[in-house]
Amino acid sequence: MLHKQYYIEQEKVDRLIARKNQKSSFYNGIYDRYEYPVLTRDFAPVHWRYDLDQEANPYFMERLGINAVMNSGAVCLNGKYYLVVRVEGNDRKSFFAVAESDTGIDGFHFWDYPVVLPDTCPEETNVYDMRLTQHEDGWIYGVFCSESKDKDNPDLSAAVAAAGIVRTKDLKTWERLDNLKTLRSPQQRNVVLHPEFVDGKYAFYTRPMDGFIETGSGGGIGFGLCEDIRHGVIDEEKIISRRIYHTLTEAKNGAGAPPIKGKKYWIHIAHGVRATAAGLRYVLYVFGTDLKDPAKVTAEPSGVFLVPLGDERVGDVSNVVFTNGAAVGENGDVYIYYASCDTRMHVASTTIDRLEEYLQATPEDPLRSADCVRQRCEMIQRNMEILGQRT
Ligand code: M1P
Repeated sequence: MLHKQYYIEQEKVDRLIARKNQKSSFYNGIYDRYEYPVLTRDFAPVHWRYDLDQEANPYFMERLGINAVMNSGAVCLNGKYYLVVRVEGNDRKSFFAVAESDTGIDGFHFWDYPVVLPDTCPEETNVYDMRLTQHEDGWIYGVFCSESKDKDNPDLSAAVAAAGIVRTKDLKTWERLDNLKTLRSPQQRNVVLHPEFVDGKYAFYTRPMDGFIETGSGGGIGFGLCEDIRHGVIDEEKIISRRIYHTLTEAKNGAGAPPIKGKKYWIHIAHGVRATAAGLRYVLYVFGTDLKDPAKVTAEPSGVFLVPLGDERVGDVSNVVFTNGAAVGENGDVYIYYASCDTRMHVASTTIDRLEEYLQATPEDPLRSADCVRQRCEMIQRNMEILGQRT
């Protein structure tokens, strides 16, 4: 028999799903932010967490709790918005689940069952952060981090990160392909598949790493080609977005949402990490690459694109924003889905036109305080002239 507490708990979830989201008062002309997160752990269906049977669970205790919902791949299909969400159970293991919405900013609700990936890697302990790429070959690919214990290292926390690959046509049935092999990098995280063939090959943005946490000699976001996506092997990784001293990417960086095709650029929304006294700080930045040669950076706006603000600043891993998905609507609207503090999901909305204007007109980082103040004074001087002309 169904426990009566079910109705109370399900009503709470239904209320969250029905809550309308609206733009907040935040302004920067580049994107809008929203009042509410689009998903939190409280959106997880009650039947994922509780045994609903009155006899088996007389106290209606949570049996398999959900700790967080975060880093989500995103896609717009037939006018609907879908997230493949990283759901973290109370047991610290992550899994993927599809949440869908009609608007892209609210109403996200999980499908009844999480994604069941083919279990082809017995050593795999955890999976997370799927990037969804609608590829011109007709498939939707999901590239995610496949994490295993490093058995060659006696350190209990030593692990190995690799890029797992799945593909689907409907987000329901998933075919697992071989993990991507990068011949020159021992570990990979934040790997993203480019949506089009490049020189007739599959193109990946990579993040070469020496270890599980530290990128070490890995210089930034890489780019590599592979012939056969079913048994993907990349030899050379060319670094296209470098880590740079005293910038937001000093400690590490990584590709985020699969690049969005504009009129002048491939638009890349990535994350950069720097070390602070309070730990690592993760922010988003944007760069543009050539439409014909996506490995050639042609626009590098200075500084951060999106940082954690207000309530977004606190969570399981504080001072973090992270994106691995953006959905482009039929009218060129762009919804950028980002997680704050490895805890909850938010959306920021903009358009392809605005992102391209941001790429084209935002000055580059001159990399030194003296040059930065000069750059700012030039703009202030032009503005003073305009302000002086006021009637
Ligand atoms: O905790 C912040 C993020 O840390 C990792 O990103 P990176 O590999 O760049 O350090 C990822 O594990 C990501 O899931 C997480 O949000």
